[in-house]
Amino acid sequence: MQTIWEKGVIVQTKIKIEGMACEHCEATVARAISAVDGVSDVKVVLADKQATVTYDPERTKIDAIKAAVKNAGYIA
Ligand SMILES: [Cu+2]
Repeated sequence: MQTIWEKGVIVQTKIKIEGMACEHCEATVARAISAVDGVSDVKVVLADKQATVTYDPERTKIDAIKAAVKNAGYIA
């Protein structure tokens, strides 16, 4: 057996997000996070003020994900 391609360890983490007021905000945050390279999945829950993000830590860092949220106009 030969390893052709190896994927890094995938991490799933929850981020607190402040400033979301409606479903539009929720969608904006989800779009901003999913645009970050290395993010494979994101679920934003407005009621919980929280995003669950699945990402590859070899391709992105949590700080980059938080920065994307801030750039979209919210607090992470
Ligand atoms: Cu909104």
